[in-house]
Amino acid sequence: MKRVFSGVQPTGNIHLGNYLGALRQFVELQEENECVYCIVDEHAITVPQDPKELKKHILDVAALYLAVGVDPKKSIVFVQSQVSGHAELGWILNCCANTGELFRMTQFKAKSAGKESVGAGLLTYPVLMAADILLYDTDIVPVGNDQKQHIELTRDLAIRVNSKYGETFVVPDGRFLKSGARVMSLDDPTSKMSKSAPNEHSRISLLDEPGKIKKSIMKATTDSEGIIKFDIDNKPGVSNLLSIYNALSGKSIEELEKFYEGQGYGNLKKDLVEVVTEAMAPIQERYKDIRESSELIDILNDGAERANAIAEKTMKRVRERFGLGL
Ligand code: ATP
Ligand code: LTN
Repeated sequence: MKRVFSGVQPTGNIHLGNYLGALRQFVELQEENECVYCIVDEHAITVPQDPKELKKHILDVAALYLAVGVDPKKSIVFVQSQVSGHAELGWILNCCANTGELFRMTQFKAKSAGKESVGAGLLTYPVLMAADILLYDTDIVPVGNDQKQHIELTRDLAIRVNSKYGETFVVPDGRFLKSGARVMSLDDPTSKMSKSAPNEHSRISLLDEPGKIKKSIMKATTDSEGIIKFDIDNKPGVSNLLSIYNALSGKSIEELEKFYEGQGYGNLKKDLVEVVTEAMAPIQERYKDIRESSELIDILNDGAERANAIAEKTMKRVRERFGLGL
């Protein structure tokens, strides 16, 4: 059995990008692997958070994990800050990473662009992510395409430590989905759909009501050509709508292009509203029950205990290799 690890930040409502790029794979993978799924609250505080909101979002994301089908009987589901090994290994790996390679990360560049000063945590964010992954001897990391560079850094750090201190870490592989791996923003299809973008119609959150879904899709930016064709470079808006349609309905892009030949964008959007609304309905129903149930906290506490047992084993090995402690 292979070990799978992934994490989502509790920074807002999970959107279609998170779902298609990551969460949907989490569910598939748990059938044949030993999966560890984390709510990475320590990553969330790399940018300012309101403590009350953060606490609420941790439980929101946990409930959504379960609502999309992550099964706590099959997988470990837990909150990062409940397992101290993440912060500890994060520090140790900080001492193995070079500032140059961290300054080169595109996510850091994007999040720090135009700001006079940003928190050091934003720079070392990918090192904490590497710690998350290496702590569990992870083989596979299912993530969206936007995380490719971070996975590469994780692999580099693992190889670097292994060659300097002897076999310590399993070198993990990323698992990126082709279709839906990068869902773009609805109002600006050249940037990725994001939880933190100011325009709430730029994304579809898994908990959006049908009215909001309709408004966001009908307002989505397309182009003035009026031809329904998949062409990311020249028609990023239409291509994004087709990708989402394809990922949720299973209909191939070619099939969709053929079906909508000669039709305007209005029809495509109207049908997509239906496809998205129908896909979200069962998730929203399950979410309501889980979020209100007292079982959620028990599941997370149990998950933390199981995660900690694995993490502690790795930390013993790491402290030993580095010569830390007595
Ligand atoms: P933000 O959008 O606020 O920067 P985020 O949604 O990118 O946050 P996470 O919550 O940590 O950040 O992402 C969780 C998972 O969702 C990751 O695997 C990430 O790769 C994936 N993901 C995020 N945005 C997209 C997207 N637009 N398309 C596909 N996958 C995505
Ligand atoms: N950086 C990731 C979230 C994340 C993660 C991880 C994903 C933090 N630690 C470990 C996979 C494995 C993101 O999606 N923004």
